[in-house]
Amino acid sequence: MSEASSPAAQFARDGFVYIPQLLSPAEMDELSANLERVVREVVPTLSKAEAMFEDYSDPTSLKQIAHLDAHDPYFADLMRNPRIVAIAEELLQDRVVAQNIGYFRKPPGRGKPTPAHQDGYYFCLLPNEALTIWIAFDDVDEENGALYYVAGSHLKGVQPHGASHVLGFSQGLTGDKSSELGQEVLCRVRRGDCLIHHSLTIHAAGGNMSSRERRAIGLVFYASRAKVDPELKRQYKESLSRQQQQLGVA
Ligand SMILES: O=C(O)CCC(=O)C(=O)O
Repeated sequence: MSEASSPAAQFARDGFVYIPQLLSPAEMDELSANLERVVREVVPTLSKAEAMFEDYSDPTSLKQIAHLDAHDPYFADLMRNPRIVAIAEELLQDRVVAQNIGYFRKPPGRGKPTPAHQDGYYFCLLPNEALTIWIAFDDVDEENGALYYVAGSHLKGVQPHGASHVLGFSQGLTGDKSSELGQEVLCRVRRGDCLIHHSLTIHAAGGNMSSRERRAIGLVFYASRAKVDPELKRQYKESLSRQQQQLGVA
């Protein structure tokens, strides 16, 4: 592979990179079995803010789990997987600090879109150097909630965000500046593929009105050189807790 097309070069240029079949079918089967176990056994013990539903009266409408790694040792171990950590270190050109794993599901027929955002707005880092490794459990395309990235937007800094009032994604980009900041790229993936995005890369996802599943996990790593800015974090948390109260999940 030439330097220009190496994953690190693509990540530096576009702010995201696609790695097909990061996990083998056997690894995905193991991951799926553990996810199903967590959904069955752990989710019922979690708070409304930790396990989020499109409709809290319907257990089949699970849409998100925050901090999977904090709730289950299998997922805590996954964050230490040497192959995954090595990829994160290569792309961020630094040692990394594992943060958390989120589960992102768009239930068939009713999964809502993900608002355009930069993860870095939530992370509040200086410098804002982190990434998310997003691993698909299902084939995903524009009908069941594919991710879109704005290529190159990670080079333009943190953009203004405001309260989105979307459960699980409290902050969204204000205004429609995405076209000024780079070209939007739709990323279709297969089960076992992964997409890795920089913390400043603008991304969004469609809803899922199809009859197919759309499940993914996102593993977040911060570069060692990135430090949380306490004042930015305080403002973010205030907005989050105001919205959680309005949405009745506090
Ligand atoms: O899966 C999604 O819809 C959104 C995921 C996301 O925003 C992320 O992993 O940073």
